Amino acid sequence: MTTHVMLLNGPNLNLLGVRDSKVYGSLTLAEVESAFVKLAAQLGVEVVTAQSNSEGVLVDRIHEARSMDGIVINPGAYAHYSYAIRDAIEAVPVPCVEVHISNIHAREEFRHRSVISPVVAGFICGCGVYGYELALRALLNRIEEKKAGPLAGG
Ligand code: CA2
Repeated sequence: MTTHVMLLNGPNLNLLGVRDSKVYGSLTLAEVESAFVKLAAQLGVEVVTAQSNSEGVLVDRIHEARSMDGIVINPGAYAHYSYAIRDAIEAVPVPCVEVHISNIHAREEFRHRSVISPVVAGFICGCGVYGYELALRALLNRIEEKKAGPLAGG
């Protein structure tokens, strides 16, 4: 059976590669999404991508992902204060990997904390847009482990 993954990007990430940014690199969101979809296809995975600047839309998308196998999310600044997104991730029974392009711990203090990270299966930050590839690979590994069941591996 084909594995289905949702790639979600939060507020302002639509500006990737469009607005000048030393922090986030030069690739556009469309380029990041297409590299992700291409890698996923090579790994036999189908992807739905979405970006929104709105918290409620992101919550709706997370709810939609309950019929899928997993989520990769860059929640943008919502990571630092959105209990609604945290609750949505906790509510859906699929693994989620959180990714941040920049190293949020090396930036302003308000970015150091993610309120989402306690409810995700994995957390990647500071690896640039390569983090999306790492997140996909980590998520697939988690999905495989889940399919194998709690008794697998001895
Ligand atoms: O490092 C990340 O991926 C962030 O999630 C990016 C968010 C930021 O609020 C988080 O603290 C960390 C902001 C994305 C803004 O993207 C831009 C891209 C180009 C130009 C301006 C903003």
